[in-house]
Amino acid sequence: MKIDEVELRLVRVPYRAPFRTSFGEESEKHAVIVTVRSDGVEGYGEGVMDPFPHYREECIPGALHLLRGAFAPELMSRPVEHPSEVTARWVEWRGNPMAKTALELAVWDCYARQHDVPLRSLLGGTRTEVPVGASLGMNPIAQTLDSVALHVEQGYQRVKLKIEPGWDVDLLSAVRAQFPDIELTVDANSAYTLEMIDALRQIDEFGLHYIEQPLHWDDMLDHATLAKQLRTELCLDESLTSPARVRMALELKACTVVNVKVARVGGLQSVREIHDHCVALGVPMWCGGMLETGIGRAHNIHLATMPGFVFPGDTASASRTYVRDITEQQLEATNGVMPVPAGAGIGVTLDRDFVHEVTESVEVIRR
Ligand code: OSB
Ligand code: MG
Repeated sequence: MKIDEVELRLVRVPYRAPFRTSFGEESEKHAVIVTVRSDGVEGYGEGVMDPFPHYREECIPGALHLLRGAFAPELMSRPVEHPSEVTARWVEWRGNPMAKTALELAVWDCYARQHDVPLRSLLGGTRTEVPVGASLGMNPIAQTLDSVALHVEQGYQRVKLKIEPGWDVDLLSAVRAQFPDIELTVDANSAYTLEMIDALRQIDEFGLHYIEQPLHWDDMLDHATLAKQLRTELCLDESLTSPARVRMALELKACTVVNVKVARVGGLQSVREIHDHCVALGVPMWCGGMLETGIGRAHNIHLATMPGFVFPGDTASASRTYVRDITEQQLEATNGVMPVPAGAGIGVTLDRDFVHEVTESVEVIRR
């Protein structure tokens, strides 16, 4: 396929309610929606970097600069045989997995649409629906209890609570008192250090399935040390930025559960490598989320159909996050199960009117 055009569109979509984690509070999504056009067929990808680097190092202005000046021109300079080869073209530009992924995802979607197959079938995904849990932002305890009750009632297969130092033991005591048996996890988004071992040992007592990224966002060694001191399994999120980093984490025993976010690891081809490695080692994976719009959410659903994604992911109903999403299809889970959008590619299309309403800037790069 020959890519003729790349469109970079920055949208701002309000959240239903502010989402608070240990690294801050956000009340709207800033997303880079990437469209590639090839022989009259469009494909879509989503950039999940934030305006400022709070989750990892990438940020929107840097991503737009690289997409515009490096990745898009290189992509259009010669034909693409298969989307699996796309990210290898950009190795001369180091890092920046989220920016690369936004464009790579659009190529995968476009390729699948041109071949009239669902994206999941290009990835070897067999399921037609994926198990999902819900990630709850930090809110007062009474509100959190109501929210847990609601999500359990709705059939979500796992509840994840955001925690930080000082906002952990009381919260977990209250939730466990009312829900002793639910599948429960916590996500600290890097807010603890090894010196806080007393608090971490207390968190260890709540029968959690795993603790997600308790320590520094780029760490491996301290997580390996912590893993030896706790019974609860560790799951890494922020620290896993490539297939090599996943191999390193597993080798060091820094985690025993892997959260896969396509943008953090540098694209779908990287996800496939990580998937096969984890399956070979018997390491369970699940698909993380970044509060994506319908474009990124649809990509997550397709990749989570791969057989190694055995634990419920974060790709819950879009209506939990948005009053109105930017896709025509509403991505909604029933009984903790998210159906894979039907049709070619990722199976969703843009709600053009709403996209125009929420567009902050748009530019088109031509071959
Ligand atoms: O750490 O998993 C995370 C959202 C934004 C940034 C980081 C994370 C999250 C979530 C929400 O936990 C997952 C979702 O509902 O998409
Ligand atoms: Mg996380």
